Amino acid sequence: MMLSPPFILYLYLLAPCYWAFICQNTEPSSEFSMDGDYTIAGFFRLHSYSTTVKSRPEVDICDNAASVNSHGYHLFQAMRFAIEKINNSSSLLPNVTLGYEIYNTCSESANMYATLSILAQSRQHHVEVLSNFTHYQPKAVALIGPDSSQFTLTTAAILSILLMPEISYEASNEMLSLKRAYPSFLRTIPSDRLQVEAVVLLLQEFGWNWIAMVGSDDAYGKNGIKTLQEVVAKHDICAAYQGIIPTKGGASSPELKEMVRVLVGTGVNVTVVFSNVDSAKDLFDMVVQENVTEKVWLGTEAWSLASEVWSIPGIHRIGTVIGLSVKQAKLPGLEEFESAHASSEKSKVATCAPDLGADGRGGGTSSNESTSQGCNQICTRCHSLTSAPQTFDIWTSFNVYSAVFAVAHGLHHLLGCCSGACSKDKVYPWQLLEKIKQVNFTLQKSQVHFDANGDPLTGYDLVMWKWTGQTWSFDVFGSYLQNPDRLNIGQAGLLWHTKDNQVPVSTCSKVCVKGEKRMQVGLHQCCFNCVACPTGTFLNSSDLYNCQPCGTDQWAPVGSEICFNRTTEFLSWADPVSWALLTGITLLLLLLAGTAALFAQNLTTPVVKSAGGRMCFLMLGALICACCSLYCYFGEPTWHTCLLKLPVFSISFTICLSCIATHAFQIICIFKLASKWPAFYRAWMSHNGPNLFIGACTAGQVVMCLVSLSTSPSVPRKDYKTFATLIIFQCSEDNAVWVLLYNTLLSICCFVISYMGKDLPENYNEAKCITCSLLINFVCFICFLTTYFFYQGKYMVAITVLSNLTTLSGIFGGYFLPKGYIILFRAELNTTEHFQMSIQSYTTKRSSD
Ligand SMILES: *[C@@H]1O[C@H](CO)[C@@H](O)[C@H](O)[C@H]1NC(C)=O
Ligand SMILES: *[C@@H]1O[C@H](CO)[C@@H](O)[C@H](O)[C@H]1NC(C)=O
Ligand SMILES: *[C@@H]1O[C@H](CO)[C@@H](O)[C@H](O)[C@H]1NC(C)=O
Ligand SMILES: *[C@@H]1O[C@H](CO)[C@@H](O)[C@H](O)[C@H]1NC(C)=O
Ligand SMILES: *[C@@H]1O[C@H](CO)[C@@H](O)[C@H](O)[C@H]1NC(C)=O
Ligand SMILES: *[C@@H]1O[C@H](CO)[C@@H](O)[C@H](O)[C@H]1NC(C)=O
Ligand SMILES: *[C@@H]1O[C@H](CO)[C@@H](O)[C@H](O)[C@H]1NC(C)=O
Ligand SMILES: *[C@@H]1O[C@H](CO)[C@@H](O)[C@H](O)[C@H]1NC(C)=O
Ligand SMILES: *[C@@H]1O[C@H](CO)[C@@H](O)[C@H](O)[C@H]1NC(C)=O
Ligand SMILES: CC(=O)N[C@H]1CO[C@H](CO)[C@@H](O)[C@@H]1O
Repeated sequence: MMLSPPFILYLYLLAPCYWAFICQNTEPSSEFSMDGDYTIAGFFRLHSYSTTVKSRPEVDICDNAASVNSHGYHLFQAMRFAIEKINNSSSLLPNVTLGYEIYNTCSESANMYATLSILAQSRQHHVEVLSNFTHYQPKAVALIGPDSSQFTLTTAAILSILLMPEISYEASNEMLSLKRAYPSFLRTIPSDRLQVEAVVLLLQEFGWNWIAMVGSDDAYGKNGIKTLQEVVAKHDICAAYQGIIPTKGGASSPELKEMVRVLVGTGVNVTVVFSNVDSAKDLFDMVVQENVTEKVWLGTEAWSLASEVWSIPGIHRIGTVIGLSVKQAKLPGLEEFESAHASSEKSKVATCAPDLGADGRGGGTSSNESTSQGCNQICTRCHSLTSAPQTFDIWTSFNVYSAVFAVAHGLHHLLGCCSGACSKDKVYPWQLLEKIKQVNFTLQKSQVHFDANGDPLTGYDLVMWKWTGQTWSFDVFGSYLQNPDRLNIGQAGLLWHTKDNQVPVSTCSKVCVKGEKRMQVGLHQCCFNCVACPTGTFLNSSDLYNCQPCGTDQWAPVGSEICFNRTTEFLSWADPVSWALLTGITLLLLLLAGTAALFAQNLTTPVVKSAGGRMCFLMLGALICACCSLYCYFGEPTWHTCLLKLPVFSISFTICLSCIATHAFQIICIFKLASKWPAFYRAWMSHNGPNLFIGACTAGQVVMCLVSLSTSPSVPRKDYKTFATLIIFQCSEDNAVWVLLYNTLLSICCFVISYMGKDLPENYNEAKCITCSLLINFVCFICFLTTYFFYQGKYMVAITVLSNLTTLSGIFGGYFLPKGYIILFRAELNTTEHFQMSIQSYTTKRSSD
């Protein structure tokens, strides 16, 4: 083990202490030390000592009877009580006597002096500087104390060099959990980190998120506030005010007055006071002076039950005080122990003749309280100057008591007492440390065990001050347990000192209603306006300040906390509209098939011949094909149906139209062109004109379809844009319009040709019918285009089907129906004679024109 330079520096700077320590070499007072096989040191603050400005380095003399610290005295007695219990015990350390050496550490220098004292080897008065302390045996094997975090930081750093176990009963500073810096430090009071966690849980429990925090001007308060601030920020709690209680000037200082005024001015109703007893007392003196009422004061374990604070006159008016306190524990027998020793104390006179060093300054030449002078653990009339132990004293005494027992249990294992007889070997502090870290035993029904950081596994009690008139008492209304961190609260009995006796409110802004995000106003997160989340976004509980967008398959209304699934819409087979359309399509198909059969039966009759003869079957086939393609529009769109339906329909329709056009043209040729341009007529007929024309038109449409398919093939596509709550699932038809346009042009062509033949004999005069069906076609097309631009929904598909069906029906109705009617019901018109008659009458009419 190497000696670090700071340690040497300490030894050098603290030479006066060293001299003071020489004075220790006298018969000590019976209260402060006892010989034993192994000595445990204890540091307690038996006097309150206000540090004065010094002109030279010197050890403070603690023995100032005017300000005996009762709390420290009870803790000190608890240690003696524990040691005596252990000595008397036949199971724990049988036949081994523990001794003690107790120091009164009222000030920083007294603490330093005491620390160096216990490091000396027995019967020596100095600390040897070695390069290897492995086999170094100091006077004490372990240390209990000191009380404050500030002193402990010094002591723990020094003792770490020897790995001497140190167990503090009141130093709660979070830093001490750092085992790299303080490897030999353990404690029986939970770390402030835990206390902060508990405070935050408590704040959350009551919904307070706009608070003030004040701390005392020492390591405890400053670190506590710092940690609190860090943890609070993670839990959406904001500090409207944060301050350190000034130590200078005490309760009457103008700074303190200003601080309280600013604190009250912020309007917060809850203040966390992370403070030692002295500063808390100053603060509440001022709070009472300033007539502050109806606030909640949240106290830390250091002052929440301290009589110095609750005994301030008029403090019952300040509002509600709740706080944390070390876990409730009883220590029966302590009071009897104290009074039993008080009588013997009086009879004894401790001696400590000053044996001053060269510089003439040492133990105590200044005290005039008794004959016992100087050495800084003297407190001859302690008992008579203290009050009976309060709850707070007893609860903390238990920490001391369990610390001593932890050392004893460690020693018990180290000496091998478990086997029956203890060995009484030499004990080096570092050996003991290893054993103490492993102890696990039950004391007065509570488990004593240290975690990896040397912290205990206890929690806190939650206490609330209670007033009946002017009489103070308190209720334990819950507890905080660690691992897992949780609060157990019985809220039923809580009495809040507010007008309506309800839990006070302390928030900067009211909680937003569901689905509204917070919009921060000013510096603090807790102050915000509420803004509803827009459509398509939702507010997740994980982030109350931002609305998150819903997924593409989802939607949300304004101010929503969840997204809803969007329904995917398409024209399903089961839809009533589908049923109607399907019936129509099937009916048309049956009619087409029936007509085909009828025409086949009457193929030789003049009506069928005049209608185009065998070409009728091509037309009917095409119509059937087109009709069948309409089935592709129903149900969930698939790759096949999307790809097939438009080409099949449009090519079929093109065939049909081109047939009509050819037929109409042919009739005109016969009646009109044959006589005017016989050459053209001959050429048309001899070169198989009709077939060529039909073929060319169809080929043109096939090319159109191929081009449109290759440039942008029709595929199933989900349309997310049109409706917020729906997804329209249909085929993409980007190029359909060109295909349709082609058919439209063809229709116009048909129309013109048939119009030219409007004056032909009635049997051959298709003009009326074709015009009629083509008009239906146009109207459908226009209606379709119009709806296409104004309506986008699942029924768009139905409209397309309807439009196509109507077009097909129009052609069927205009072209085939009249002929079918004549064949079936007007057989007298379906004769060669009738046709010849009408041709004759036409020819006479023309020649008469
Ligand atoms: C200290 O001494 C012990 C035994 O005397 C030895 O095992 C250890 O290595 C020494 N440590 C150093 C750092 O020299
Ligand atoms: C220890 O034993 C002695 C004598 O047996 C007794 O007087 C004393 O009260 C005991 N102390 C404790 C703390 O039990
Ligand atoms: C206690 O110690 C004494 C001597 O110191 C010895 O005679 C006695 O046997 C020991 N008793 C036990 C139980 O170890
Ligand atoms: C507080 O109240 C007392 C009496 O009710 C009054 O004398 C004093 O001025 C008040 N103090 C403040 C700061 O208002
Ligand atoms: C103690 O001595 C100081 C001077 O050193 C003196 O001022 C003080 O009054 C004395 N106190 C008592 C109680 O005698
Ligand atoms: C301590 O001992 C108790 C039983 O006595 C046991 O339940 C617990 O697990 C032990 N703790 C550890 C950390 O060993
Ligand atoms: C403090 O309490 C008062 C009275 O109940 C209330 O009007 C005020 O809004 C509260 N302040 C905060 C910050 O919540
Ligand atoms: C909403 O927040 C929870 C955590 O609070 C998280 O697990 C979940 O993934 C979040 N949901 C979305 C959609 O972001
Ligand atoms: C939304 O759809 C997903 C799958 O797409 C499903 O797991 C989830 O349960 C649906 N949510 C609701 C509310 O229907
Ligand atoms: C067993 C044992 O050694 N007990 C001792 C404990 O300490 C007291 C003094 O406080 C002795 O009297 C006992 O003998």
